Amino acid sequence: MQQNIQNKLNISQIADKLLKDPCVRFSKCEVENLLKLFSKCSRDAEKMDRMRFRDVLHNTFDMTDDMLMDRIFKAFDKDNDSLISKDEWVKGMSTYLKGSLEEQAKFCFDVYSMSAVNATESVISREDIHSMLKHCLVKQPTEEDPDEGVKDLVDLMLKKMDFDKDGKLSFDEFRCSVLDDPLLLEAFGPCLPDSKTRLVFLRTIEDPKGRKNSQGATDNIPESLKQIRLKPV
Ligand SMILES: [Ca+2]
Ligand SMILES: [Ca+2]
Repeated sequence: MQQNIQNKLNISQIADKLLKDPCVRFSKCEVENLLKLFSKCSRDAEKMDRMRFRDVLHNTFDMTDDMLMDRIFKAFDKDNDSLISKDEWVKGMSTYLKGSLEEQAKFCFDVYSMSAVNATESVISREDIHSMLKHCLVKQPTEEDPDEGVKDLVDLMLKKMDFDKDGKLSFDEFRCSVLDDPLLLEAFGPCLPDSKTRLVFLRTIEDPKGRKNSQGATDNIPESLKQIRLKPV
């Protein structure tokens, strides 16, 4: 009982702190439920490792692509310690589920960019685009050389988005292209939830008592959250 009250207090305090950040686009109840889900998925650890995070993406958001899931993990892991903290979890989920086009452009760029010009500047290189498109498009071998088709597509994308013609995409180039044509947001592979999965998930973290009850979250994980499928350990 004492432990429960302590947990509730901790969650409430962490939620209050997170809500001060303007990039967190959730209500207090939603943040608290996200934190409960975090504890459930990380088996009460302070941080979530890559495998557990991938389980969430796979079981909750129907993502199946290992390479993209690892890249999404990298985009959530802002301090690069190979673990997701509660802070990174809530802020990442905010962008992933409710981000503005601008925020999601940065998120997708982080997912797609593996090459760094230097320690502070990342780019999406021709090789990055090639490996992602090849990975996403070439699912079964055909008689024709599939690489040729991928190469043509890479050239086409670079022609469209690489404004300074240096053979790679800077964040500014990617951002301008996306703001101009939002369909380019996931140009190199799916890295955001589809609208149905997104809505279902958002419903599970809403306060089930909604606006009728201002008491906030309950002690335990709400019924709706329990329905989220988690792989048995
Ligand atoms: Ca981290
Ligand atoms: Ca460029």
